[in-house]
Amino acid sequence: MKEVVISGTGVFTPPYAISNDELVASFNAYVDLYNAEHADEIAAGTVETKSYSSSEFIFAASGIESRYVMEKEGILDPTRMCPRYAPRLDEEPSLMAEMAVDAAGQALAMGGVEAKDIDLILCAASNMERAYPAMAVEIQALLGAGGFAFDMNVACSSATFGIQTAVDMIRAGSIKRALVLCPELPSGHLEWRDRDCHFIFGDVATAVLLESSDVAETPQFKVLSTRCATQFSNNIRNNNGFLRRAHDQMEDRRDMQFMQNGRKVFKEVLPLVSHHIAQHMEEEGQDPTGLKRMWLHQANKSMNDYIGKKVLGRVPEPEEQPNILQDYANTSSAGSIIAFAQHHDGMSAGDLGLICSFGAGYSVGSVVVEKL
Ligand code: CO8
Repeated sequence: MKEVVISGTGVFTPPYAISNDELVASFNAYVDLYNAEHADEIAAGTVETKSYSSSEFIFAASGIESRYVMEKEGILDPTRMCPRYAPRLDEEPSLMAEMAVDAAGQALAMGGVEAKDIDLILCAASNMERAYPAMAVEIQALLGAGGFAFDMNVACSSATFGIQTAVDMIRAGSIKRALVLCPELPSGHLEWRDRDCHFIFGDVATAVLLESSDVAETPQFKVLSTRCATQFSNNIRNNNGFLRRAHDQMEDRRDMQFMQNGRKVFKEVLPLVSHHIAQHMEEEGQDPTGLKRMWLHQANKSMNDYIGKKVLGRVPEPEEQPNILQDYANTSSAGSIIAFAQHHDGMSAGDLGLICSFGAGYSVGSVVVEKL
């Protein structure tokens, strides 16, 4: 079996940031417009009054302070509440591919690897911009990478599931080098008019370069083991799909964007993740309290505080369990990778760390790494 190392990471951060205050101001302006427009139905009791959002609620409930997006004006326009992306010709690079290529370039540069020497491109994300051809194949062409490419979707766990897939292929010897790319564009499939979720997500793209240790020039971490688990749940769901036309439902419907029962997710996912990490570590004969760093999925600060305490058996120091959700919000599969890419300094050779993602499916993925 080959040994697998992580030798590069990349984070593409979109050009526009939206603070909670900005987001709430535009949402509340939308609420005023909506309530005025529906004043008669509201008075008649046939339509419910919409309520304001608040920055205080968002920060207290989630820990999120800001998010990055690829386009800001459309989202903040109270008469639109949706980003405005100009359609692109088939001959032009697609938006997600462009984001992924930027992150991939950073990871390749860090690893001192040329794109042509990559054997596998995995585009692992919550939503693909189109059904086919695979985003990964377009990214492969834009990069000038070799080998083959395919897409994966395990919602928030796409990155860790992608890493396990690439690691297994490198170990087995079918490939030597892989890029696991997570271009996430939730701004396009988030309902910005729903106060329960309008604050949750942000756009980003991440890249992880994995190599067989015998070809890696700048190995940073050795991958010791990976674990993936799934358990079906409808508590995070998006019903958009190709049967929409056959169902005669082409109009804009709420359930064709991100939907969740946040409270249930919170309660059900926490024990699932804590148990998953404990079991993963036990099966590998590793003591979880010996973890020097945990790069957790970035959905909710209280969730991460709970998991960190459960795993270490004490409240982790901020540097032991770094969060980035305050700046990026939930970036779905990319969250734990942003934390990993931006907060791995200060570790010594032999230190153990854990990348862990969790979300829709439900799905949980964990990767134990050792600093080289
Ligand atoms: N402002 C003011 N009040 C609000 C707001 C708001 N913006 N939103 C809700 N409220 C109100 C509610 O209406 C409720 O009022 P009432 O008590 O009168 O009913 C009250 O505040 C409390 O609401 P909640 O119970 O919903 O609040 P919580 O404390 O539970 O916080 C969270 C809500 C933040 C959503 C929290 O439940 C949470 O983080 N849950 C976990 C979510 C999670 O981890 N989800 C993972 C999803 S990510 C994933 O898997 C990827 C999916 C694919 C990507 C899709 C991209 C678009």
